Amino acid sequence: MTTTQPAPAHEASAEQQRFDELIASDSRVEPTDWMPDDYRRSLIRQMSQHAHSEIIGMQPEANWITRAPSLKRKAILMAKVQDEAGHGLYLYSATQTLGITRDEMTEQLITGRARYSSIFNYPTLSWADMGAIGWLVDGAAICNQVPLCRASFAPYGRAMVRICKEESFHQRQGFEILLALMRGTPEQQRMAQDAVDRWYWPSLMMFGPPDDDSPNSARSMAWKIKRFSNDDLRQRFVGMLVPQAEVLGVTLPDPDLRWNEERQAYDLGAIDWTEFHEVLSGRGPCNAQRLQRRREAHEDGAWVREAAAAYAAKQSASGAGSGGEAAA
Ligand code: BYC
Repeated sequence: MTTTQPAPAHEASAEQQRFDELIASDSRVEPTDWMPDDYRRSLIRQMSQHAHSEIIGMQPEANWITRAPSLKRKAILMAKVQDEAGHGLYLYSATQTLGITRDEMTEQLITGRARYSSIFNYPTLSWADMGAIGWLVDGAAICNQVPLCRASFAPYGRAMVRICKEESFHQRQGFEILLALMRGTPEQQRMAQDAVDRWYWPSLMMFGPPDDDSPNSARSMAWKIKRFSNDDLRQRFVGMLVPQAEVLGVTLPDPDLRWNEERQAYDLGAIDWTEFHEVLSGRGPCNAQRLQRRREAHEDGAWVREAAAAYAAKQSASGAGSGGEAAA
């Protein structure tokens, strides 16, 4: 029997079929492969937001570099903040392979049109916040990002492998800061608990809205960019935190946190999604300050960009950029 029905658009495209096969067989999509426009757009959205988060994420910790309690702590914190800069740069480079320029992404960030992680709009009030950020924020980042090492877009997955290795070191240094404080004086213990109280709920919000309010999840999971839903990862994170909190001797500030034997998972208290949406709308405690600082840094760096561009132009004029030896 023959059919007079026109083939659906996606069946008509050999490129789309090849893309679908790549995704179905868990292979990787390279920048030179054909990909649907929506897939490209969604990756640019997520990866650029991720890059911006790493760059803005340097600010709350940089706030404590000059006040770290010892030379060793200062050196470690500086190295960590430099790592975040590196993560931002890998991610911007990986995003550029999708056809957006670094300048366009920067412009989106400094004009306030781009998102970055909600977590970096909270202030760092004490040294213990460096511990809480490492333990909770980097801990949440690892939970969320280890599955991204298998993201279907190859440059994203490759960038995430290195980033996750560094994040797991960051998480341990945060845990160790809190452990040192919890083994210290009652005042140091109070400082550590206060930091955990302030960072716990925002760290749960890092995983994004609940699954039934997550417009991007279904498609992103079908494309194998995301491998697990926001709620599944949040649940996994809390499961990881509970035994670690016991070792530290800190209390997680959720009176409704309970093991559910039937689900073999923790039941959580209600997350304040109004606060989350306020922060996303730009009304968090530090949104304005973070963007202002980023804008100033961009302006202050103009001379470096100009000098680098002038140097590159000189190099290419002298032929050194095309494989020739640099002039002595
Ligand atoms: N903050 O449909 P949904 C780090 C937005 S860096 C702000 O669930 P999706 C670190 C979301 O973008 C941590 N916005 O989205 C750095 C979407 O808006 P648009 C950054 C959020 O993409 C330095 C809307 O809400 N990590 O760890 O399926 C020092 C609806 O959400 C947030 C990453 O970026 C949020 N928390 O899932 C230390 C990881 N949550 O775009 C540590 C990569 C949601 O439609 N990203 N939104 O306007 C992801 O895994 C996913 O993008 C998310 C959201 C899980 C974040």
